Amino acid sequence: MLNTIRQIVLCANKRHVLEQIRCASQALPQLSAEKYNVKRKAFATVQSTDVDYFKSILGNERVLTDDNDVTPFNIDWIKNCRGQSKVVLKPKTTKEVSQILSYCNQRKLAVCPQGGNTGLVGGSVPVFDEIVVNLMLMNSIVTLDEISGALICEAGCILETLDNHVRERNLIMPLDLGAKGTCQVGGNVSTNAGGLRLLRYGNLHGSILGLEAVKADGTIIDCLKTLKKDNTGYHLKHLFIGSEGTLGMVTKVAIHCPVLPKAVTVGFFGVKSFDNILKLYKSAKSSLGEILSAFEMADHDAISITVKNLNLPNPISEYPFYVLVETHGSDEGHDGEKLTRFLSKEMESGLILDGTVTSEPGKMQTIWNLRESIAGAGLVQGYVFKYDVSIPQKHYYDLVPKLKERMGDKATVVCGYGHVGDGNIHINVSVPEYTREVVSLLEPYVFEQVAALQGSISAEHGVGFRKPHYIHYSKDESALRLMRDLKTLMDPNGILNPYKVLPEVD
Ligand code: FAD
Ligand code: 2HG
Ligand code: ZN
Repeated sequence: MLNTIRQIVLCANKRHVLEQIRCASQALPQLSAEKYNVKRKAFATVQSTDVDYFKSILGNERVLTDDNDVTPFNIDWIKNCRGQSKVVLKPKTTKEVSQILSYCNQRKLAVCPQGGNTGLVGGSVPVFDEIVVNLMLMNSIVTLDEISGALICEAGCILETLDNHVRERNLIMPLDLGAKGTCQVGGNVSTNAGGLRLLRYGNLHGSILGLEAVKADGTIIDCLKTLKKDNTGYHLKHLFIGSEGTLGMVTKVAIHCPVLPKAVTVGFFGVKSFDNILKLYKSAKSSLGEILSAFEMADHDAISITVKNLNLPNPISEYPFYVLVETHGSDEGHDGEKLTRFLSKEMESGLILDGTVTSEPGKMQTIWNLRESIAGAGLVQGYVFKYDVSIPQKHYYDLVPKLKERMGDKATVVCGYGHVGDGNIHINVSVPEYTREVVSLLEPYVFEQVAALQGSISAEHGVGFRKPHYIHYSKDESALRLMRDLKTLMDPNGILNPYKVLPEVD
C-alpha cells in the first residue's frame, strides 16, 4: 500500500497522466453511485451504433471500450469515486470535440469532460455510464508572444510542460500546484485552480485572457482573445472558468505569463502557534513587500506524516507549525538579504523558533517537495476526507483542534495546511476506513462551521460530485437559481457532467 501511494504522489507531481491513472487504478474503490446512493438520470445508454459513429470520426485507436483500458478513467486521484463508463474518447481537434458533443446532445448521451484527472472533488470521473471525453491529445502550443507574455495553447497541455516551455523564453506560468506534472491547463481553467502562488499572481479570472470552448450542442464559442482590455459586452470567458465542465468543454486557452523572476529565495520556518503565523504573515507583507510570492503553512502532523509516510527530509527540527515563505524578485543578493533579515528579526522577536533560507535550486526544491507532497501523504493512513475551505484569516485554524476533539480516536490524523496568504486551509482527516459513522461526524458539521465563520466550503478545488448538496452553505438560493438558469440555457439536455456542481432540486 505504501509503495502504491508513493507511486501515486510521484506520478501526480512528475509523470504523465496515463502512468498516474495506471498507478491510481491498482485497487478498485466502491462505485460512486452505490457509495453515495445516487439515482441515474434518464439519459440514453451507449449502443454499438454510437461506438461506430465515434470510431468513424476518431478512428479505432482513439475510442476506448475495453474494460481494462477504460477503468483508470473511471477512478479519481484519491480513489474516492468510481464511475461506470464504458467508453473513453480522445479527440485531437476542436472540430472533433464539437462533433462528439453535437452527436451526444442529439442522442441524449451524458458526457464527463476530463483533463489530467487530478481533481479532488470527484468532478473528473463519471458517476454512471457517462462518456469520458479526455483532452490529453489536444496538447499543442499554438503561439507565445514574448512581449506581452500571451500564451495560446490547447486545453490538454500539461501545466508543467507549459511552464518548461515558457521558462525558456524568460516567462513563467501564472499558477503552480503539486499536480503540475499531470494536470492539464483546460482542467486548471475549468476548476479555476488556485495553487501556491495565487497570492502573487492572482487567480485565473485575471490571468486567462481568452478561451475557446464547445457548448453541449457542439457550437464552438470563440473568445480566444489575447487582449488585456476588451470591454465589448459580456465577459463570456468567465462562464467557463471554474464551471467544472458543466457549461462547456474548454478546448483552447490564452493565458498571460508573468516574467521569470531573476531571483528566487525560499525560507522554511518553525513556529510556536497559529497566532504567531498570523503575526509573521503581517510582518512578511511589510518586510518583503512586492517580492513576496508565497506564504504557506502546515501544522506539525501534516509535515510529520509526509516525512514519515513518504520518507522525505524535513530541513529543520520538529515544531508545532511550519511556514514556507518564497520571494520572486530581480536581485538575488538583495532578495536573499531581505529574507535573511526577516528571519533574524523574527527569530529575535520569537515569532520564528528556527529556520532556513536558501536560493539553491536543489534545496528550494526539497522544501517545496515536502510542502507539495502533503496532499498524498495522508492516503497511506487509509481513507482521507479532504476539506478545502476559505476562512477569514483570524479564524483560519480554529476548525482543526475542534475536529481533533470531535473525531477522538476515530481519526488517525487530523491536520491542517495551506495557503495562509489566501485564507485557504486544507483540512485532511485520515481514518482507517470510510464508514457512515465517520461521515456523519464530519458532514455537514465541517460545512456548518465554515458557514458560521463566513467562509466558503470550496476555496479552490471546486464543488464537483462531492459537494453539490452542501453548496447552499456558501451560495444563496437566488445565486443558485441563476446558476440553474445558466445551465439550462447552455446545456438544455443536461448532458455535460451531470450529478456535479448543481444540487438536485427537491
Ligand atoms: P480534472 O481533474 O481532469 O478535471 C477537473 C474538473 O474540470 C472536472 O469537473 C472536469 O470535468 C473538468 N474539466 C477538465 N478538463 C476540462 C476541459 N478541458 N473542459 C471542461 N471541463 C474540464 N488544486 C488547486 O486549486 N490548488 C492546488 O494547490 C492543488 N494542488 C493539488 C495537488 C495534488 C497533488 C493534486 C492531486 C491535486 C491538486 N489540486 C490543486 C487539484 C487539481 O489538481 C486541480 O483541480 C486541477 O486544476 C485539475 O486539473 P485536471 O486537468 O487534472 O482536471
Ligand atoms: C495543496 O495545496 C492542494 O496541496 C491539495 O490544494 C490539498 O489534498 C489537499 O487537501
Ligand atoms: Zn491547495
